[in-house]
Amino acid sequence: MNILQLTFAILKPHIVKHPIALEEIRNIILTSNFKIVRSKRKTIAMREAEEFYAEHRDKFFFNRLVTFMTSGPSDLLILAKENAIVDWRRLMGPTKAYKALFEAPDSIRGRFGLSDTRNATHGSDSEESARREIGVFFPDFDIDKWYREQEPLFRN
Ligand code: DGI
Repeated sequence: MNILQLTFAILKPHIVKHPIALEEIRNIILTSNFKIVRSKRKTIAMREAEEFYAEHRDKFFFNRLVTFMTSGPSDLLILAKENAIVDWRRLMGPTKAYKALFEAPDSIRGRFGLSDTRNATHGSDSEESARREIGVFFPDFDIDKWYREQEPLFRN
């Protein structure tokens, strides 16, 4: 039997501002069999955005990115599903707007992305990133305990 995996997702500020897009993306999450383990709506602080995107600190788009990410409330989600990381990234589609629009028009970013910066959603790209990212926004969430609690469900 496959084992549940956690991932970390953000519905970015322009989505939270737009009730129809928000509802549609939440529907995609639930109909794709993700369980919402934790959910929090908050305006990300500049310090948090800089920590979260630290690997991009030297990129030309960094200031634009952190300014956008702190511009209004985001929905921060811990999601669980078998293969959650890969499946959520597949649903999101490519990072870049032109690629999402032309190569994956049915993906979340293809449908709701407005630009390379305002690309609708975030999703962790590995288990290590998911752990780090959950730690930034849900410091009280005990990931190892959560996995331990799932274990008995997978014994027959
Ligand atoms: O994991 P992803 O979000 O798909 O992509 P990433 O980790 O390479 O980049 C993180 C975020 O940085 C991305 O969601 C939007 C922003 N970004 C990445 N590449 C560009 C960019 N923003 C602009 N303006 N231009 C870029 O080329």
